[in-house]
Amino acid sequence: MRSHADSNTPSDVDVVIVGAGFAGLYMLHRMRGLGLRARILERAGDVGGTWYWNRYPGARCDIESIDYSYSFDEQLTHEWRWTERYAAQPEILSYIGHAADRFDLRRDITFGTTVTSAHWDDETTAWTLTCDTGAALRATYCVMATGCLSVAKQPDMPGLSDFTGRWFHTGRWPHEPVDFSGQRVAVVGTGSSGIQAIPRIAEAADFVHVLQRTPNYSMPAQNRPLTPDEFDTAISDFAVRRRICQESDAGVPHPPPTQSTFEVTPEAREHRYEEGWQRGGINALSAAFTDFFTDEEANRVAQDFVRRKIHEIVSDTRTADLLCPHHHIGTKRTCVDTGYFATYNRDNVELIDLRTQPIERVTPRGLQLAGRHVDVNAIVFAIGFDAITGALADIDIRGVDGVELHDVWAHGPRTLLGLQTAGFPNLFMVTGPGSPSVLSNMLISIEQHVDWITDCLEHLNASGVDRIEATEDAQDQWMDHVAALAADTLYPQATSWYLGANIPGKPRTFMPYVAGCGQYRRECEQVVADGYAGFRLGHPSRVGGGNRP
Ligand code: NA7
Repeated sequence: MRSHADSNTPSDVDVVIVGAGFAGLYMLHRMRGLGLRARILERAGDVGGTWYWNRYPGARCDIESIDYSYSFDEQLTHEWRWTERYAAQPEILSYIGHAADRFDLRRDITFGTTVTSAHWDDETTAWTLTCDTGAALRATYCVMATGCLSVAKQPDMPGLSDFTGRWFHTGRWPHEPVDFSGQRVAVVGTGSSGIQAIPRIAEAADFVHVLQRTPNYSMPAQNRPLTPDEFDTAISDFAVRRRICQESDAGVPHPPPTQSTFEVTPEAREHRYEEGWQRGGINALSAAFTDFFTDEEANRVAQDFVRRKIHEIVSDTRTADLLCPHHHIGTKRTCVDTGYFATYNRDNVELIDLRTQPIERVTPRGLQLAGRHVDVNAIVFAIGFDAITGALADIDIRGVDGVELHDVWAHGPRTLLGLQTAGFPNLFMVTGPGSPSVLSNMLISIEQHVDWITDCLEHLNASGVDRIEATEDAQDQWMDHVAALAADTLYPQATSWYLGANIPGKPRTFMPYVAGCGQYRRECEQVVADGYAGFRLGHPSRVGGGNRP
């Protein structure tokens, strides 16, 4: 493919990519494959994205390692050996580092650079990105590979600056080991991060106070080492396994359910849930019946099963009661744990209910709750992220006529396929709002988006144009479709980060596409088969749409 270096465009590179996680690295690799000049701008000191930042004890993927890996290079697949069913953060980070080395990606990455603005110039068909370092880069295309969970929610509690101990955010964990031995620790938050970290911190610390605002459903990981035989078998069939993931709803290689909850007897239902619980993993229960996410009564049966399990595991009845969630299971991200509920049987762990004893302020020695002071040496905030749109909202993005993405998304993100927003030509998002993103195995969704964008750029080149933009009409239709699909499920009923409900003032829109990876892939393929239907190719004010000599 012809690089714009050969033409009269003023761009420094053809493609600028923001973010060096799984998405950005694969994007860079594919761009090189097209013969384009590409560069990644990355805030962190190295590759890894979410796995670079989330180094807290117990950090582990909730998708099986074999499926949470790249599939684009057969040799890479065969040379890397995952050691556990669910890889821990250090192993995943090593894998990403290995991929970066293997394809010599680091030489086209600028680390330690935060992109602060991205402005489009329709005359020159170029994005200009400026960085906190003062550097600027011009590119014909800009790909935001900024991640769905990359902006940590700030613990803006009064008094925090006066705290004399150490405090941490799970999503910004220090690189050096944190020693909790002999310490009294407060953990705020019981989402996936808290639920993974609490058992590990409890093993190390003198005492742990868990400050819970909302209890969550958590499935046992049933994590274990992968035997060489098991690994070899999975890998020998990797292409088939990956195809099944791509066609599935959640991007995992399990057969979809065929029966609804009340089609089977109560005994058969219990048996199937028990099987799921023993197998473990994020879809331990949700994969059992077709109506899990859509039927309130069906969902309630699954909730009851987990509440019974919590009471079986946790010896103190009051603590078990407090740990029992009451929202529709699955509508907030289901957690996956190793020994989470059993941790509350330890003598050095106390669960505090923030609904009855809210945090009033941080003091120099701990946390002042309503009616009680909790003395601690360290506070761990596992309070989540400004999810899905946070990283884009942090950048001053301006499209045609200087229109700000911030304004266009004031009432919630608007995209076509989660790939582009009307008014922002040549700006692509990887796993943006309106695509399956966080409801899927991210690796499946990332590879699909990167491949789609790569094919698109190849098509533009073959067509002699270098501008593509989603149309308002197609975007409106897509957004209506995404909303209608979500409305048929229980998802929008929860106050979840899928809806932006965890960030004060954030517009509440259910952001992910719920109909699954397979259906979404077909939608994307149809758009291409219809000649990029819904996208305007070429410059609207130029004859033939072309910009290039
Ligand atoms: P989550 O899932 O957003 O969980 C954050 C937790 O922190 C959740 O229990 C929140 O309670 C709690 N929280 C948030 N703010 C506060 C304040 N101000 N006070 C007390 N408690 C608070 O984030 P995670 O990092 O655990 O997981 C994010 C995803 O990363 C995860 O799903 C995986 O995909 C990877 P709430 O429910 O809002 O009442």
